[in-house]
Amino acid sequence: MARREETEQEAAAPPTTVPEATLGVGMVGYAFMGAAHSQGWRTAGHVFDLPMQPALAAICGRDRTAVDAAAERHGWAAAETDWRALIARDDVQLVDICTPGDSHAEIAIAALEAGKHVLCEKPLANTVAEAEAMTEAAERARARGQVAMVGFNYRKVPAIAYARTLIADGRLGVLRHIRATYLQDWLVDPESPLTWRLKREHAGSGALGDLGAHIVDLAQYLAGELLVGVSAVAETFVRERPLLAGASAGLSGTADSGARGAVTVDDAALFTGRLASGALASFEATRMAAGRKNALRLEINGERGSLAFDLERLNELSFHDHTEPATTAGFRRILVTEPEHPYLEAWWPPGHALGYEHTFIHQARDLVLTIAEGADPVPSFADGLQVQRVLAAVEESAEKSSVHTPVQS
Ligand code: SOE
Repeated sequence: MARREETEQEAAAPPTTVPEATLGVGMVGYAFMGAAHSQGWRTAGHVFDLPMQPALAAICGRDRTAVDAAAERHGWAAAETDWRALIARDDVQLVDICTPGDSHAEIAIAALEAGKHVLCEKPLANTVAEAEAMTEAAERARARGQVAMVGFNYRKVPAIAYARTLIADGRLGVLRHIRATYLQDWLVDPESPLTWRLKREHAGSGALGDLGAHIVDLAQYLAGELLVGVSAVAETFVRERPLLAGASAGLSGTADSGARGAVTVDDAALFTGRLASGALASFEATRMAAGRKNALRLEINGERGSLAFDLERLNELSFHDHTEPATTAGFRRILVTEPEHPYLEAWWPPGHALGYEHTFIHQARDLVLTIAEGADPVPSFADGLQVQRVLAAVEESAEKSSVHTPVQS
């Protein structure tokens, strides 16, 4: 679609292209991520020229009243209370999994075996074994023409996608350092309740899997190479929290009568890593950084220059070209809103900023195009598995690091 700068008459004219086909989407889960993915599916076909129009066929959740309300709110045509029934529907060709990690493997494998394409939220699974089984199912399905993608949505921020282009074009030269932090503060309050995200059996890990998975993926995506080793520390600062009145909940919930339960995941994980080329990386993932709401920051230093990104200013990229004369060189701000920048050809005129929800619209766009073109998905389940292996290595290293090298007094 042309950039949004038509006259009112042009804008009112009937569309010149008629979508050739629809892609029926069935989504499992309707909390925060379900709402974000709904936004993506609803909007992608209205903004980008797509060979298939996503159709919001059915949404699924266990609570009938709540799932009906979610269907109404987010624009889904039908609601199911059993994910198996959702997968079995003829009007569903793609299953989008937005549930806690403990159900990713079962739903994804069943959907792939039923011939459906799959989008699965990150982290891909709770364990490496589950992620391996999912990746094997995805590879079998790929041979049948199906696609399985993992939801590392921050790759779809235009500034991050553009940073990848600059790095791939050699503008930073040989990479030396990556600094990646993802800081939130919703667990600073010790009275914040014990949601599923704080239980290992549901979430797999804590800040590590929830936030660390994003920055590990981004570091590897931007560098174009993989981590080969890590060294980590992790901590659970608040080990007991109020039990929730209801059995399951999202980030928030109502605390019950004073009873408390054990937190079985990390509140924070800090680690260093070495990339295949020898570049060094450092990572911080925490839900305990007071005042930091969703602060994902990246800095990449190479021998020819540096790039920096801050999710709180997601339309911008800072670039220092170290080949320029030292007298005038310095970090400069690139406003990533030009039509030539990734994804921007279909959005607003330069300077009219995008936000968080656009990452899900771009994710839906990429997935539809991948399916239509018969291309390999990016990021794939294999990419999700590789991140899972890094997370497992971080956990193993953090366990060993309980024996620290003592500091002499
Ligand atoms: C909660 O910590 C959360 O919603 C993550 O689960 C998302 O992946 C991240 O994008 C925002 O924060």
